[in-house]
Amino acid sequence: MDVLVKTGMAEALCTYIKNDRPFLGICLGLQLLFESSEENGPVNGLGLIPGVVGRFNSSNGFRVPHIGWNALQITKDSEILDDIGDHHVYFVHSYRAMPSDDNKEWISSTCNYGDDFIASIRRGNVHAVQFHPEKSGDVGLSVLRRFLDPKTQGTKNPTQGKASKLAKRVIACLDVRTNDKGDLVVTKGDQYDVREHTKENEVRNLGKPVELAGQYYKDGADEVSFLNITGFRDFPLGDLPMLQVLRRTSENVFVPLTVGGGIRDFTDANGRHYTSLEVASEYFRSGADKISIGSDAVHAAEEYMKTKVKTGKSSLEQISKVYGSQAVVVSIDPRRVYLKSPNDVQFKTIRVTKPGPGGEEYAWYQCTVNGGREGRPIGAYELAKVVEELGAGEILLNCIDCDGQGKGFDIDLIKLISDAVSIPVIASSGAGAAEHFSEVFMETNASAALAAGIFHRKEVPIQSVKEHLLKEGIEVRV
Ligand code: 1PR
Repeated sequence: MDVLVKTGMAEALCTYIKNDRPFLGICLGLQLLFESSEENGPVNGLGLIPGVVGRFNSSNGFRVPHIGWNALQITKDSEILDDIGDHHVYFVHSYRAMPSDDNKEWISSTCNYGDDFIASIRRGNVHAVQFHPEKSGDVGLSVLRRFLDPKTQGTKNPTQGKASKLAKRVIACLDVRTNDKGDLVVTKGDQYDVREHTKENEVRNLGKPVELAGQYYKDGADEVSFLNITGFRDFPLGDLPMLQVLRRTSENVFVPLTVGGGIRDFTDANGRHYTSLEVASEYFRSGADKISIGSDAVHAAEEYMKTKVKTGKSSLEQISKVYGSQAVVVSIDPRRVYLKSPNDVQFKTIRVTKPGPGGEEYAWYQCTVNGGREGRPIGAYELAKVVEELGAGEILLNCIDCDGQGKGFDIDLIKLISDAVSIPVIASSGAGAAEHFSEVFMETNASAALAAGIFHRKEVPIQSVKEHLLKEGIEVRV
């Protein structure tokens, strides 16, 4: 709004919209039409639609941000939504506008997440949607197509989906690094060891990042994550191929893309200083929807636990202030440490379901940095709680012990963390069969499950995972 007001665009937009010229607002583009928003505010909006944009209420058990694929209740003919029917569309936001008597004639659909909020508006040629059509796969592209070419014949007979609420997400993850020949490849570790156990000891090569991401999109992945796993030692902006991968992937992949690895402040060999915000901005400009911070979030959390002062200077705080917490994921790389007694460490411990090798009945989950190479004096539980406070919008919860083992997710760990925070948690590491996905969704409060190896090795297609989840009564996007 500051920029729109300063440049005179606010007034121009109001005139444009009042004259019923073709307009499509997306996400914040819908929120700007209302009178004001509580986000970083109150801030005045364009004031065209009565109502105040407020934050979701997380006290009723709903996780905020609202991230993922949800259903719409279409309340009036909007034409651009004609192909959606009962399919899910992708939302990612912490603030929303509520329906009221004063704005009801604008509303074309609502969505339920705790309460019914406004999912889209329409008046004449003016449209706006809270969800992201550009990230909602084929149904989303049809929204854009219908807006751009209103003459497109409507089917009026939308294909029937089964969307009724927020779906559990299935995410494909691509660990990316440069191999010894200098090519950027998708690799995959066993407990984070990505080298073949041969004489040559080469980096395991499971394919090309752009092609694989495109394939997973077609196969029905709800999201694709790229982790630049050597980003902690190389400077990511020096890693132009990674930016190129994002640019090329986002030309053909219309679901959310997350990128992680190496997001931190950095001074290059010429003494030029780059803030983590600049690094993240470059990733966003290249096509990322969310960035994921690993090592730097651990350092920030340790510092905060020591000083209890929020400096606003950590990557996490800076990026979430500018881009919103829904754009910032913290990736946790914990290792299970068995204990004889829960009092053996100062960190949160749990009673494990399966005792350790020496019959230990307890464990804590020690955070690591630099791709699992260095253990730190902070547990996954403490880290998760602190990063939520510092502005993280989602947690990607790995587990070094389970990574690449195919024996299932670490249910003890995922339960511990997903019960401790009110932001969404992505369960990661260890998927080896479709049943592992239903297990994690039934036994924990994870919002999404991520896998790498089984998809790369074509052992279980994404579609079979989804069919299995549907059979088990778990709602997913189809
Ligand atoms: O610390 O901010 O530079 O971020 C580095 C990022 O790279 C972190 O997100 C960290 O998890 C990741 N990373 C670093 N080293 C490795 C490695 O494997 N040597 N990959 C690595 C971690 C873990 C998962 C994996 C799942 C699922 N990858 O995301 O995809 O465990 O695998 P599976 O289904 O095959 O079991 P920073």
